Amino acid sequence: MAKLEILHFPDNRLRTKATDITAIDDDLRCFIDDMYETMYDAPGIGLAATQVNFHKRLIVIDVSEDKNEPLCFINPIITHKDGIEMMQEGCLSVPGFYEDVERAESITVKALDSQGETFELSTDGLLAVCIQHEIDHLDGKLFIDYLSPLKRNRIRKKLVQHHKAQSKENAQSDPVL
Ligand code: QAP
Ligand code: CO
Repeated sequence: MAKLEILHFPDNRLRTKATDITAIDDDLRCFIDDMYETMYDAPGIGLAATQVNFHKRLIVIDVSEDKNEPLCFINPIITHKDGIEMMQEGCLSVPGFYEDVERAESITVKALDSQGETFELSTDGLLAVCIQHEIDHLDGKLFIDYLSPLKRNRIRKKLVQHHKAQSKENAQSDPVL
């Protein structure tokens, strides 16, 4: 198992459209384990492959209290949406920022599991919101894209500043050879 590096907005690689997974084998299952480890370690409730620079249609989610209900969706497709719900969202790729977003209240999603079996899930509440948020990642979309350009640019500036300060810190603590 290995922890993967998470890309941060405004990294352009987060805008990549992921392609379908065609082979569900042991290599992929290892990668799925790494995604769970990365998500639980963060800690987060959802992670899309796009966020760890792997541009295939794969997401992992665990919205349970005890972090013992891992869900994996391969090539997920939302086949039904109903109602509108507003929820405060965050994202591991936009650390430190939380904003209200409108999504469908209840959804039905069809996907493959890690054994390559098709399954369908109808759900609502946090899980439904999280699935929609993660599938957006696979299409290169972030929750802040639903905010006003003003709010999004403020977030962009703050994160770019934060990244600059961080790389300066890292350079200073690096021993010169
Ligand atoms: C998506 O997000 C989500 O800013 C998953 O500093 C979130 O796991 C869907 C996180 C809320 C619906 C509602 C964010 C961790 C985790 C941060 C996450 C942070 C540390 C976000
Ligand atoms: Co996210």
